[in-house]
Amino acid sequence: MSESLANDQNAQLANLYDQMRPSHLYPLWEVLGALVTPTPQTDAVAVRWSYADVREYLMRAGDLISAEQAERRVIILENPGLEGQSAITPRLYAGLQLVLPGEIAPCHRHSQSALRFIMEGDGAYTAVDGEKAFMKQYDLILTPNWRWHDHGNPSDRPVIWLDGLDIPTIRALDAQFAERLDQPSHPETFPAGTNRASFGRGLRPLQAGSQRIETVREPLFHYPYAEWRAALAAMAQSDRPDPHIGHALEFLNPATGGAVMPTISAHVRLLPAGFETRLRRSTEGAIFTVVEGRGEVEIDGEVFALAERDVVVVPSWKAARWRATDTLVLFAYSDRVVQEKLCLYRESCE
Ligand code: 1HN
Repeated sequence: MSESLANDQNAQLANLYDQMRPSHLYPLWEVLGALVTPTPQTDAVAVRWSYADVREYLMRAGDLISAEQAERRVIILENPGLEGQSAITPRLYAGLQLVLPGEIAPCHRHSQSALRFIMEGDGAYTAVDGEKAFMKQYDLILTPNWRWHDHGNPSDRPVIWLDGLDIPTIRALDAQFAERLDQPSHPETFPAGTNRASFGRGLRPLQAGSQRIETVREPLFHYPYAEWRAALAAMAQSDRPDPHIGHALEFLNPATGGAVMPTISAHVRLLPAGFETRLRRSTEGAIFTVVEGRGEVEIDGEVFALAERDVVVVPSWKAARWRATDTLVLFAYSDRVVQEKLCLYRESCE
């Protein structure tokens, strides 16, 4: 096409777009390349938060607002590539929550699923549908969607945990509901420990005289550190580390054998001292925290030093390589389960 013909075409197209725009109509051919990309193009960037930094702000907030007044006293870890979205990846949320001795965080329920990974403190609880799960450091506690939950801290030390929720996923689906209970704490339904006793050993209660026992969708809500750490240790004794992820164990929903909740997957990893993984990309957006040891992670060429309880996000399709200085233990959660259900999950391993 000659230059003048091309100019003429461009002018006429621009005119067409101008006339369409007031009717909210747009030409696909101008945006197709940005809509359908050969590989994932996420707005999320790799970031690391130092636990000590966030903790300091959280304790200052603790002097200024009560857990009850705030409803949830949480500092959001917002991805700088997703400004204003309260999101750490396009599909997940992360925050650090503080409950001081003697405080409670009032009972509510919502469509969002949440996990708590206990960063420090011992003896606080989350009550799920009226059953308390008492927290120890590095326990995982779930509040699956639409289950009543309140928190309390009867101990004499502050408790801080990492909250992982599917807020951006539920927002994308416009499917959110929430309500508050008309009292601060849910009345006790079962004594603490009932949940683990009933479902925490790969067993489930039976009742005589019933053909079929209805089990809730996510029957187990407490995964203690002592158990998952022992399982990782046993795995590290008997097996060689996977070259891309080290020794890794996924937390399971015993009712399905799949991810812990419909929208969030969670796992732990152990990298032996001196171990370096090979480069790996995956489509999941993953949030990691360091439970033990020191090391570093390289994400698309950028290196982040890692110390205990630091939080780091590895966005979709960014190449990650982990290095353990001493034995490095990590907890991670991601949107992998959603991608698997939608037949979209992919990895690429070097
Ligand atoms: C929530 O319910 C909790 O229950 C924590 O502790 C963080 C962030 C957004 C929406 C609901 C909690 C939350 C949240």
